[in-house]
Amino acid sequence: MSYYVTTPIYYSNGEPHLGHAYSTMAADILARHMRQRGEDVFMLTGTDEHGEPIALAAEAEGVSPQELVDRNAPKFEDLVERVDSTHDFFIRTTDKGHVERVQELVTRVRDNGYVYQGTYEGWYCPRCADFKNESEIGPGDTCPIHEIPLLREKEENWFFRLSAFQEKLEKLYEDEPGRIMPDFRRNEALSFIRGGLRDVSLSRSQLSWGVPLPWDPDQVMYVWFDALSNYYTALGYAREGEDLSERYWPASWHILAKDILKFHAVYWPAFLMAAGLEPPQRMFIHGYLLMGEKKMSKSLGNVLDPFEVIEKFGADALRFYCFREVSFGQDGSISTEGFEKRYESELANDFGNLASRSLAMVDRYRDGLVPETDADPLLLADFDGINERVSALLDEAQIGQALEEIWVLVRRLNRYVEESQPWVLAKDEGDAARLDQVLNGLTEGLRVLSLLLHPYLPNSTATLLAALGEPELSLREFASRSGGQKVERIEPLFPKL
Ligand code: ME8
Repeated sequence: MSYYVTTPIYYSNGEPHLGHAYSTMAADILARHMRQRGEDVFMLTGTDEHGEPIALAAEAEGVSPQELVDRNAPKFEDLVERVDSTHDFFIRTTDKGHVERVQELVTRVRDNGYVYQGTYEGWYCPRCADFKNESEIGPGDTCPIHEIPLLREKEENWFFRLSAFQEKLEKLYEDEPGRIMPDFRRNEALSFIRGGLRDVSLSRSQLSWGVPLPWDPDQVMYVWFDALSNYYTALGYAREGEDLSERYWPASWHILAKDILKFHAVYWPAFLMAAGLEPPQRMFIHGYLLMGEKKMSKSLGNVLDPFEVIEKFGADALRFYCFREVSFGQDGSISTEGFEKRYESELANDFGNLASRSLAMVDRYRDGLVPETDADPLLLADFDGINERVSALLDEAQIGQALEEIWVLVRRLNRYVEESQPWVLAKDEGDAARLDQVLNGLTEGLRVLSLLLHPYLPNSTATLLAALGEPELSLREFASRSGGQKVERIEPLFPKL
């Protein structure tokens, strides 16, 4: 099965922050998990480099927009690499390959009769690059997201016939509720659509930083159509000489936060349908990472520097923390204290310590050889079906719940050590068979858990899997190995700070 997962493309108008890393880490967890299941995976992330958000920032800094994005895009690329994202391509909307393909796409939409000339008048947020409906305006004509005054705009431009898709979109989300997750976000999208869809500007005449319209090069394409199209255009040029669109389109999942729901759930499927293409299969709308009560954002200036966090705790700890602390789909506060607490109690103690002591016991009591024996029926029952449960949750992009399922068993193995007391069994030759079974159970449990945790903790589980003599990443059941393999002691996976 082909599996295509995307993240938003981030505005390269400033420094990347943890909010950006969050969506990319989420997509990467899904991508890694699906690869472990043997699926044909493609993951995309990248930067959005056109439109007012970029043009205004460049103006403020006294550099050209191209200079600005050339300076900033590598920082975003660096960030996603530092969080150990395994994306297959990093798209920049200034790529020649994207520009050519987005021009083709918009031409198709026009050829199909969904474009006309008109005058736009209304409220506009230059940071969101969004024409706001009456229902989307904050107190005193401000942008509720950026808390800045909206601009009153009037301009001649080309329009996209969004209104033609009202019924199709309603039907899409009524008939197939799983297309927008969580469900309350689907309701939000539906109520926006039911409120009546007005045609939207497809181009801007007062802006020059963007993709020129092929039939009217004085106008540039409205940045949202340019940006959304990345999910499709990337497949056309990510691999030189290969067109991957047949193989991966429609996308399996778009991952994004609630700020850009309207564009993804309403504009994008309509635009695709207008071009004669299929809408994405599903999208997952996550919440905001908050600092205190406020959304972490560049414009509000309250960002937690992921580079610093990674420096201190490592990428695994950051990935783990974000999906353990904040329920995926909801807003949630994060903090340095929170990091340290979870690092200490869950990563260092629950998991790291379990791994070190289990391996040390196999080393000490059995010279590092996993005893060959029947599986402990107690553990067999606890681990029964875990791969299926985690897979089913991740099929629904339930990243936090899947992690909780796995962690229940991490805790279970800790209790198992306490209950079975291998150090006591080791004192009595009469308990040798029982000790064999316990040590076998611990290494089997660790092996299964490491495989399941691999998408979340790619580095520490790689170390642990190597120490467990487990060369493969594919998911396999508890007791699928009967023992006999050599294991090694390890240094603490998450050293105490
Ligand atoms: O909107 N918590 O770019 P953007 C969680 N270029 N996620 C956050 C976050 C936070 N505090 N802050 C940012 C744009 N994000 C457009 C997108 S897509 C075709 C074009 C993440 O730089 C989250 O995924 O403002 C959010 O949707 C995205 O960054 C917005 O990034």
